[in-house]
Amino acid sequence: MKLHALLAAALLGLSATAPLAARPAMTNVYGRDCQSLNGKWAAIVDPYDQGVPKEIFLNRTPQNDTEFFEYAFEGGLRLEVPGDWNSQRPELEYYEGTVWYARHLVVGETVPQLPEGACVTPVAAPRDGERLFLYFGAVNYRCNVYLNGEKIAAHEGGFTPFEVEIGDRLHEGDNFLAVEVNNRRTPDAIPALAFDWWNYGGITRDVMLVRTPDRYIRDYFLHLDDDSDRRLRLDVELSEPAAGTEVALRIPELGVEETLRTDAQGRGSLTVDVRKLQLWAPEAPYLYDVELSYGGESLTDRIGFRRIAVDGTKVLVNGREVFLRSISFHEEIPQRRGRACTPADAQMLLSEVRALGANMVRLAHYPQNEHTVRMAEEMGILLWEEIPIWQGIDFSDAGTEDKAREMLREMIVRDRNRCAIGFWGVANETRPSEPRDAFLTRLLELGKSLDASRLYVAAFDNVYYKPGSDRFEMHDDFAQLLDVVAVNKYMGWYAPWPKDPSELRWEVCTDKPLMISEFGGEALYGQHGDPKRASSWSEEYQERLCADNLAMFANIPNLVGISPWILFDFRSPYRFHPVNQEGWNRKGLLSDRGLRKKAWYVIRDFYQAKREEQSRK
Ligand code: GCB
Repeated sequence: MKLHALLAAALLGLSATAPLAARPAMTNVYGRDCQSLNGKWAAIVDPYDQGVPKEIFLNRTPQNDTEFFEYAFEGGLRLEVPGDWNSQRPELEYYEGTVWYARHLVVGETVPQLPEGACVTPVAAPRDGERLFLYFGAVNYRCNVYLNGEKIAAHEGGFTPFEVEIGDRLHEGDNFLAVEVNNRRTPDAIPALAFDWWNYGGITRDVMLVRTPDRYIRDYFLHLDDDSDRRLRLDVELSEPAAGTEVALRIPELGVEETLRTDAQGRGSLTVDVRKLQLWAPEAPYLYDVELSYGGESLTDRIGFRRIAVDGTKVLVNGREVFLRSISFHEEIPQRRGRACTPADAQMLLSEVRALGANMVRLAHYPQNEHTVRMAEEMGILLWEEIPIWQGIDFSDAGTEDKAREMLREMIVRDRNRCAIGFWGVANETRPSEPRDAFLTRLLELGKSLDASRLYVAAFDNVYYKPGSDRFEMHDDFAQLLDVVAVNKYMGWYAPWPKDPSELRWEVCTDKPLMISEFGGEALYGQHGDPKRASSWSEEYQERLCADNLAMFANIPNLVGISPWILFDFRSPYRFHPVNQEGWNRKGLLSDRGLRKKAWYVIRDFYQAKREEQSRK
């Protein structure tokens, strides 16, 4: 399909949504009045999905001599939240199915009689004019929430937040909360049936009770205005339509004190000119304390301002050309063989990014937790964040498309105030077809309607070497719609070298910036062998492969950056080799214990040279 046909197909489909029109979870949850529900939760493993027919969410106990129930949350399994279940019990390592989580929310002063060992959180009753929400940072993959026996929420998608209001459903005394989590892979899911990472199940991110006023600021987006580096733009949406209400913006350091009035939909915008603005940049990650207030509520955040743009085949940050020295990691702590979920986990991953000399992370292959995103921003690390449209997606399924749109919306709304995010990724390794082109084109339109201040990117693996022309080429019309084209190319690993790497030329989307978003090969840490033999799985082979690829990249005229695959070895059921893999993808520059392989030094040296080159410019 050609470009104009792609756009026409998109217009015939779902229409673009106006900014702030969506209803994902409230923005900046950590800046609000939160009570953590993290900790041990009671759990029941339910591989045959019998929890619903047996109504275990009612948590009944025998009331007479004849009654009995074949379940109880007390006295059984306890799982840590946030966390995946796979790493908490050996018998759950490969488990894919349903697990029920439960805890009691006890409201008020009178402590009810609860079974011994029950997981309990005392909760202050919402006062008049106060609302209470139950917020999940992420649950992988499907989730149903039951409160006092009633199903109150459902969510699909393992990497984005959702919330449900519970204040008006709580009563004095014991309130029983049950969360049904299911991580079974299905063809209509995103990602779908098979993917190259561990399918960790569970409540994998923070769970919180969030208190807000009756009417509150649900969402906002504060950023540099499109037209000037001295003007800020704020868009706000209240929880309910309310015309003419005032929302105040304060940025003390800039002397900003402005007020906007909302329209009948409860939305409002303002622009404000500032005299002097220190822009955020990787080498100087400057953030401002920002306060938004409305009624009795005031929300604080730390927000940076920067401009990212494309000029021909270059990527500019604040008008300055940058070379993207990127690296990827999964949301995983390899040493623990489990999901990364805490600020300490984020610190571990990002300090290794720093040690490598990278200035960017491609968050593979899904939105990662907010701790990681916020910490990267504080550290001056640019981010590429993407939704898990990863190979094998059913692009002809309208339901799948709805899910993709929801995920994109939830990701963008959660993180668009984070200036570290320079790139929104919409897909990884998809192949041209009419349904794919139409689906992704519409998705891209939706993204741009929510946030036009970032660059949109997708990673392609359909770049091939053409022996006749002696060049690498790609034919994919969808790529033309993107700001930056990214290519995953495993020369020396999945594809043998056709000739000396330094002699290979690239002619791929030559009018656009091109990033190598993945390359690499596998090596087992501490294994030494023939640098010419892939099946040696040796550090020497991986080291040479990296050097060869760097030599080839010098021949890509529109290259704006590289992102080796990957920082750490990661767990993946894709990988069967009994000696060299054992269920691990071994392309890490660092081993599963965090030890540096020889290839790590090749990339570190390259990044150091690039950084010096950039600082001389
Ligand atoms: C890819 C995928 C990535 C895999 C990697 C590999 O192209 O995007 O998710 O892990 O290749 O190691 O094969």
